[in-house]
Amino acid sequence: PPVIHLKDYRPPEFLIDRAALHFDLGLEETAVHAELDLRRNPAAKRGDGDLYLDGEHLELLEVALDDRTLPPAEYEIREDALVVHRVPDRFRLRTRVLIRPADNTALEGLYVSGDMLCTQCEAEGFRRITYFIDRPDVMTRFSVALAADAERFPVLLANGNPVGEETLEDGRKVARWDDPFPKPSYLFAVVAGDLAAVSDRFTTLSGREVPLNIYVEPENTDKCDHAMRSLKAAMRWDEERYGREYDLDVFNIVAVSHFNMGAMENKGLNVFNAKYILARPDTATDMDFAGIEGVVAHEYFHNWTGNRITCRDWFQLSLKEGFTVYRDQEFSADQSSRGVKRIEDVRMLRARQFPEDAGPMAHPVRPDSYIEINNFYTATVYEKGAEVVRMQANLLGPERFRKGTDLYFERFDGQAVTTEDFVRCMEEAGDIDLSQFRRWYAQAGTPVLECADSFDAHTGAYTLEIRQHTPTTPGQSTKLPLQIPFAVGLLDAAGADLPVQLDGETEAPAPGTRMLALREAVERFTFVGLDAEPVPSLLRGFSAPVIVRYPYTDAQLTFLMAHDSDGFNRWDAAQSLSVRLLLELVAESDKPVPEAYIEAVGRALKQDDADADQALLAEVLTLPSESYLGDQMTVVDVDGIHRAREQLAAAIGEQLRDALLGVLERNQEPVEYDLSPAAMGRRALRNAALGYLMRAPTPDIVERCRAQFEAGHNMTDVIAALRCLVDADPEHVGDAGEQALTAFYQRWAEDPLVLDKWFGLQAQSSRPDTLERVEGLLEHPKFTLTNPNRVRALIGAFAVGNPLRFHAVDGAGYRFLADRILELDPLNPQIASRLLYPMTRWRRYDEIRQALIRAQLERILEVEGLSNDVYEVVSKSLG
Ligand code: DPP
Ligand code: ZN
Repeated sequence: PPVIHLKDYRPPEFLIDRAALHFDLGLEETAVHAELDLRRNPAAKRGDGDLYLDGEHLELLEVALDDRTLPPAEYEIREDALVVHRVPDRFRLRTRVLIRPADNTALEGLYVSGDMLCTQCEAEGFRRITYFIDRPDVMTRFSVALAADAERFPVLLANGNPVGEETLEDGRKVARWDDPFPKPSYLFAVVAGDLAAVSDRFTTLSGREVPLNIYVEPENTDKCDHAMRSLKAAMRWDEERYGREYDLDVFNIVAVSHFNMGAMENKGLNVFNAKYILARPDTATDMDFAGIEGVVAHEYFHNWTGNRITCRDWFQLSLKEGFTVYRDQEFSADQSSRGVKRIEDVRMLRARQFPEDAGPMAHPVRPDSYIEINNFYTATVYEKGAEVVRMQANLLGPERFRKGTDLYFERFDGQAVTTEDFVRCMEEAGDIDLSQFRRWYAQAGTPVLECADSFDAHTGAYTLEIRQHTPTTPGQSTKLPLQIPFAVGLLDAAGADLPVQLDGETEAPAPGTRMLALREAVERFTFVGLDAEPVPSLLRGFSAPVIVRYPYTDAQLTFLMAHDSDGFNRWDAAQSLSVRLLLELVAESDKPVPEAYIEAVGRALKQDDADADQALLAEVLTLPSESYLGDQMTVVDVDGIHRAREQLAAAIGEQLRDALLGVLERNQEPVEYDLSPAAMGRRALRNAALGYLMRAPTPDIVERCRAQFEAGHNMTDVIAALRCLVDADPEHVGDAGEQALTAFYQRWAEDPLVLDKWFGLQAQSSRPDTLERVEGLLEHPKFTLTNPNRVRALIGAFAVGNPLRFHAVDGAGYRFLADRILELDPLNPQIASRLLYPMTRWRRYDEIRQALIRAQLERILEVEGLSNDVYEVVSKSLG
């Protein structure tokens, strides 16, 4: 397959000013009639005189140019295009095509979910709906007419504003929609179905009343409150923080059961994976609620960052995604605890983006090339992209950053632009030079900062030396130094912040954090006015997406964990301490858990008092995951890591039993369910404590756990208890795990999103027979390869969420995954390709596992007719 390069970008030869589409909708067969007003693009070079329209899986019935039906000699149908020969400079093209939604298992273009019809066009799905110039720099004014059987499809939705509805004599209904804002085809959407609406209204800053509707299958109308609340909060927040108002007469959301990604920001008609809309306290965990709030906001925010201003080409994807993730992260931080949100975001960045940046698929935030763009909706483009925007926001400060975004919105409204255009606005409004900073967009790999220090007791000068280097990544062997905002604090012996005064400065600043600007490969900073050697607190608030290395002693980490004024670094010190100890336990299997560590955890538990931030405390108490520990090793020791982590958890559970029981007592669930940050924090902390206690369970604790499960007060508590019961040794819990699983199934068999949890929990169990069980579940009547959520719940959860069993040294896990990928690829290449991720990391394992994984990758590569999606990831992984 061809490789697409950024350097080959050319403006489109033709533009489409207007598109009028008429759909005759049916599940089996849909006819699409398109009327396109085309003209030659004055900004583009003239080509061979032919018009090239993208199109895939379309059956062409008719093509007419300026009302003249074209004879076959005047056009050519290719597998992926319609070529119309010798077209004039300005003309109207009409096409009529047939598509088959019910056969569309790839879930790109128009497809069927349950009884409804819906679309997904980003990135290149519109070409499966009609012939078009399917690229984001062609912005078109769309109007749409939808005709369908009025009984089966009473709700007919498209982008923009509704402009009329009529019922025809034959029992069909026609709905017309008009979108006044020109948009690229990837933002196009239609939905048809027998849906129920949950409705509300929002009054914009300038006083316009906008109806808001969330459309769901009728049985789900009682699960939309949280999504609606989140939407209204997001609309208000975007007005207050960015001055951005909503711009259409109506805003519609539809929840869909079959969806490849999280959600899609189609203009005025956001289509969501049901997982990010539907929630009730008894069906959704606190994490689910937070996910809904974040994704609803994310898609809404795209209306300005993505839709009004879009991407020139797909290499610029982070222009909209990085910025919009930054915006949704800040929104969520404002809704709850800023510190905890930052920890969660960084944990996710380290868990997903850092490994990606260190592996065979590493690519810059603005990639240089791709085979399949769907493979580049990555943690790098999204989460690292958000960090790159965050750094600019911090460099400018809130006021100048707001000026920069105002300038960006004003200058580029209605256009398709580049990350360079964004940075230039920040530069102009911030009056700073970002020329070196731009490298963050172009250079892949996670920078490593090696820090060393020295203290001169005579002069009171403390010197910090920082060496930055970025490891090589595929296709990028030389790396340049980056501009890195590096936030530093210095602590005195009592744990208080010292003034961070640079040598040469006449006046000491107030005690606190100082932002240093790193630019060179090696930088040295000397701080003066110190009575004694300070303890450095480095990269406070995670001021840049880098890895810091500094030779802290255990005592210093314990000290920072207790005293650092920066909440993020208190957590990070705890993490570092746990990682260090766990790696020691991996290396030395009979090493006992040091008392000092248990004492430090005990001290943290004592902070659980009336004013404590329980959510933060729960984060501090969460041990690093097995995968993250693996990332810290030269060669991942799959079994050693699991053993060490269980050993440490059991030691905490045993030795701090009373303190943990105290946490359970103090943080009991009130009768009235409450979704406030404080209540979520209490649940998180209590369930973290329960998890430790259940590592060394006595009958009374097992009983508590079972009671929590059976009380069924809310899904957060139910799942936490169920997980403990399923993972516990049957020697301690008997068949309580099995019984609970059965009860859970009986209660929730008909709720697909809850049932996903049931599949996922079993797939993630550390029990030795898990793979057999997962294979058995493939045959379960409720399992299907055609629902991405179900596939992720069972197969994805096993491959990504269960390193111990997936990486079993007999290679059965690898064979299992490769088999599933080969089954899925012909059905849904995007999902098949995503499942490859754990195998791309094969170089991180011992020789036996390396050979086993490689053999599976090679087996996949030999198969005829692989999708571009799977081919690209497998070939790059082996390459
Ligand atoms: N643009 C969607 C999102 O990230 C995914 N394609 O919101
Ligand atoms: Zn997005």
